Amino acid sequence: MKVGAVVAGLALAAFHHVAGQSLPPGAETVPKCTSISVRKEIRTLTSVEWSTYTNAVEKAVSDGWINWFGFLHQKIEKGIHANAQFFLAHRNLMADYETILRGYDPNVVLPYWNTGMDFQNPTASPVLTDRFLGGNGTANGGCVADGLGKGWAFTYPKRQCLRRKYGESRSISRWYPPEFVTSILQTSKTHNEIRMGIENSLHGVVHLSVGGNMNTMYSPTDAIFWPHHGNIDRLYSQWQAADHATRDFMYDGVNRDGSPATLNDTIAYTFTRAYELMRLGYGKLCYTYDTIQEANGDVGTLLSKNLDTRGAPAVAGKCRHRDSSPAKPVSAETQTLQGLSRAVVQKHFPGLAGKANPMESDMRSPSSLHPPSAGGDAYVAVPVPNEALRGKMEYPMTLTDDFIKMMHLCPEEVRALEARARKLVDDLNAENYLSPYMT
Ligand SMILES: [Cu+2]
Repeated sequence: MKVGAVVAGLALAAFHHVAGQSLPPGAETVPKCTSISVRKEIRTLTSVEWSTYTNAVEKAVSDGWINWFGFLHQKIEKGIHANAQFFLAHRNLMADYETILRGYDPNVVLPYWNTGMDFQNPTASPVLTDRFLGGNGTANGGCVADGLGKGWAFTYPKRQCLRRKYGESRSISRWYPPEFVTSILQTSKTHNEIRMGIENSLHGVVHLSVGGNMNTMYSPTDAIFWPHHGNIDRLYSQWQAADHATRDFMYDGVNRDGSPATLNDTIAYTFTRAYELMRLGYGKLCYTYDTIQEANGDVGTLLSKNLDTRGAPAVAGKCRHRDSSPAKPVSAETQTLQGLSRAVVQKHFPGLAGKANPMESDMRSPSSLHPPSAGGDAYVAVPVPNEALRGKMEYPMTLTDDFIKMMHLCPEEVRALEARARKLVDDLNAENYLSPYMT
């Protein structure tokens, strides 16, 4: 295990204390981490990192840990969904899971899955293949038969295999595009807003549409659960990192019982207080995300920026490769900006209209999914947006009433968010926009 797995010291720069930030009571006692691991997008792991992770996960499965997390999640589900504790409780769950995996191999770092990048055609994602997490349940009435998850079996809530049933009663169709996620990141001003914006949209559709175990309250039994929630935590962490002084300890909304959320609240199933789980780089949260590092510019060489070859739309008569130096990369944000009117940018991406904060964007260049050339697998081909799809972004799928009930979500809030997503898609299509992720 070497490159990018555990970057001590270097990464600590990402957590420089913001001058003038006052700590809430108790928070000053939460110790700063002495080393930080970097959670990476699952497609960018080297083969060594991937096998380190999967070997530990397989051991945790056979020792019953995944079964346990499925049981635990179901037992505490009411306390940790559709209320203020959603981000912190799942963040804590993942930290505990990572600790258990490190008992098998101290080099384990949880990966995340940026599902937004696959919004256009989720089931075609390389992540849902034998190379990574495996695909739909095809064996013995829906058991997962390839990838991580193949052959998994549990005793909770009954003796059964790991099941997936794409789409459950409907088709998976589309997930939420990075453009929508970016809009949520740029317009949410309170903890409750960002929580609703994420939980009620991409969090839900991935659970529902993968189906099987993922569409239950013992969903941690699916190998997909952990990288999916890693992504949820990454987005929340980026949102916090966009304004450390205000958001590191911003906590509001209500608890399960309707009481106002406070930093002194105990997180469901733990003796841990909310203030202990707010800040990456402190206490048990000794990690960051590759996107946060990149945006901070702390490890500019971690992912080579020069791999972006998509560039701007081709213009006749211009030679982009006169010399040996590569064409100047055009970021996904730039492409979005170039493709839209100022009015639409101001409406949906206020953060891009002014001085863009890279933390409040999920428009990561798809080509940055290339692993670093040294020791990387160069698994993912450079995607090229498909001109034929210009102006043809489709609506994200909606949640079912059953799923909304299971997750205790507020139907009106979910439907309002879904309508907002459709409005965004309409506005982008009206300007003939082509998402860099539509390939
Ligand atoms: Cu959950």
